[in-house]
Amino acid sequence: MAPPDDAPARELVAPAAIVPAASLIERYRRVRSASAALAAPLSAEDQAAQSMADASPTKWHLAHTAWFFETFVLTPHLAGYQPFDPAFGYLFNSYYEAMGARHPRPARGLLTRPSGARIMAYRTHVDAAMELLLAAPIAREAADLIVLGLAHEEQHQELILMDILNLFAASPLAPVYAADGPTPSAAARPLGYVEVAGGRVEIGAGQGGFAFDNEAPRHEVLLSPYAMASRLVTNGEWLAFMAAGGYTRHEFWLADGWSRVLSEGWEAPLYWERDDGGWRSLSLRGPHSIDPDAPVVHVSFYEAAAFAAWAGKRLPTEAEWEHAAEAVAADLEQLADQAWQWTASAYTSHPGFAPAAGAVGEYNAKFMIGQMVLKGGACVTPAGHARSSYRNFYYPHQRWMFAGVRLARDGAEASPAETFRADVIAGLGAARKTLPAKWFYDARGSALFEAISALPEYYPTRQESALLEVIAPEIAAHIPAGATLVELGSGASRKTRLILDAAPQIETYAPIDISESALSAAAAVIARDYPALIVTPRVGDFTAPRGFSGAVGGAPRVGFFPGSTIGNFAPDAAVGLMDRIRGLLGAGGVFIIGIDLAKDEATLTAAYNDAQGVTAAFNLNLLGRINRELGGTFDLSDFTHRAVWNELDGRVEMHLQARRSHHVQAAGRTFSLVRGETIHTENSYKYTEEGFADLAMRAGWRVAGRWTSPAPAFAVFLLKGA
Ligand code: SAH
Ligand code: AVI
Repeated sequence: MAPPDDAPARELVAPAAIVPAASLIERYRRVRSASAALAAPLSAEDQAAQSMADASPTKWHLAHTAWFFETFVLTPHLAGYQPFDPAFGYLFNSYYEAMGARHPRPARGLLTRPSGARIMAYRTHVDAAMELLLAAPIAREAADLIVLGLAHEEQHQELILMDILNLFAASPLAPVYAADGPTPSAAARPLGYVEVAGGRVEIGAGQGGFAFDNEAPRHEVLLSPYAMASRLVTNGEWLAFMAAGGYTRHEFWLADGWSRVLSEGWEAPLYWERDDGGWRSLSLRGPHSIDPDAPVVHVSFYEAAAFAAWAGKRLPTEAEWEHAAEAVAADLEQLADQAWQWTASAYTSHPGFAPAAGAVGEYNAKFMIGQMVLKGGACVTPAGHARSSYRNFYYPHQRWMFAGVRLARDGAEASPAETFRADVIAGLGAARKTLPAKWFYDARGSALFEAISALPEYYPTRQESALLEVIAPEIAAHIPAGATLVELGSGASRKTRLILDAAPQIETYAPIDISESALSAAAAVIARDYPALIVTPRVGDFTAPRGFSGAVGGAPRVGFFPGSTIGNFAPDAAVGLMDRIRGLLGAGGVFIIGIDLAKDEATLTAAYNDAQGVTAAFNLNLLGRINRELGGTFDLSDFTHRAVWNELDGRVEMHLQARRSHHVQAAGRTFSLVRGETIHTENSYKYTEEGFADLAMRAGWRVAGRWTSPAPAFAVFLLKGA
């Protein structure tokens, strides 16, 4: 809705140049009389007072909305129109610089003159002229401005109620506006989270139907999967937040919000008062006890954000809210009829936004600074006023609006089965067929990797283990007391033991591996053999966005990434992963990483072409896994294992080469292979010590220690935040 007094606009209505006015006059009468009806329960004194600078007297709202029609519709479009009183332009202009000087806003409550009766006469004068204008078809431009004026007046209807409540809350008598005045009510269904896939979606107002200028244009946004709470946060939940120290614990608050808590002494939503050891609240129906099931209202953005932090959730972005309101509306309650919902989005222009032409262009654009967007609608919003693209906006500290909270969270991650399927479809469908190496590691693949580790040709495991055995005490000196050892791709957790034995100060072991079988077996034996150690295994993909965030608590963290598994990532991806690991390990994080070093081609290729054919079986198992899990029809005897040294890129490549041209089915698709074509299954980058140090530096690490094994050379780096 509005900047404190007023609100926004854009072009509207019918395409024809001349618009029949009949339906417009009906609407005009309805909206105008609704404003007068809102004022009816109020005395002349109620209507004249102003409780704060952000609020206005009822009387002023009634006059200003008439001024809007007089200024933007009647003066330019009704020949011979005589303004009611030339002084009113100064008194009732809200903020339109283009329309000249105006009475200062904070002093609107001092306007005892003109009287309420004279303002009603002003409205009658304007209404009569509007009836005259609308007695015949009118120009489209005039019709557009009338529709805008009506939307504007509806915004002021909501402001009248907000402002009156604020005024009454300042009265020791706590007056009742109306026994049946609008107030939020409870949701019908229990809370759930509605998963939304997101992707490339459209938001914003398109062509057709009225929308304010700030809602346009309709445009594309990219949304990660997310979930929206099915209803608003309740008073009962807010009481739990308060009981948990919500208003006394700075850790939930944005810095500016915490300053407000301290400077304004916030300890509950606006209009809540202490009452006999508990709380009561003031609504348009007067003072009442807190309904625990009704949505909380009159909270600032700062409070909404603090609540979300406490609840382990977040506020939805504007685009998430709007897309959900269009895509999954049936699953969401209280969308637009209880309380406006704070979003995490700043109020700025949509891409391609153009302010409405003329003075009404001041309606929205100039307020696009320092405010946050609210979506939905409230119990005090006139029915039919808002829509999903509607953009209400207020400053983050403001609370007198009927503003509440709908929580959101990131979407559930796609299941490993879904991701495997998607990777296989994409990889086998590509011009150069490829499959991600991480899918090697089902139970059979993990067992085959263990067998590889024992092969005479596969030197990395042996060399790294022998090196770690020697250097573990040196490494241990860098591990803080009480540390959590976070291991990525822990497999059988054998090398881990060398670290754990040398560093008994490690309190927690948090291995992460994509292979459930390898992880659970390894975690069980580690827990058995290190009874004092807390073991928190996590099955997951450490490259996924939330791969291992949240895996560890507040203890100092030490990362352990042995085996040269980082070599299975292309250099840029390796930098990205190491950078993210740095963030996740936190300030002061220590990172121990194993790197296989570049060496002669014969040694390298032998390590991936062992005489017993174990590596070949490991490679082919990927096709076997597709057969087992995705209904694949691969005949493994149609493929040959190939491992070659790619000198240019500094990597050993593994491929599966088709022995004949044929088709296969997998994941419900058909794929063709021609004889000799390969599926590229793995890269193992080999680095020089300097080359890897450079990579680590690009990821924000500094080398605090490095050790190299005898030939065939394998290195261990100890990294710290740069
Ligand atoms: N660290 C052990 C095992 C290395 S094998 C060692 O040094 O001997 C690579 C391990 O990483 C396997 O256990 C595999 O399941 C795991 N892995 C590979 N890609 C992964 C990913 N993206 N996320 C999590 N684990 C992964
Ligand atoms: C886990 N990773 C570092 C191994 C490697 O050497 O690239 C996987 C492997 N591939 C074939 N043999 C071993």
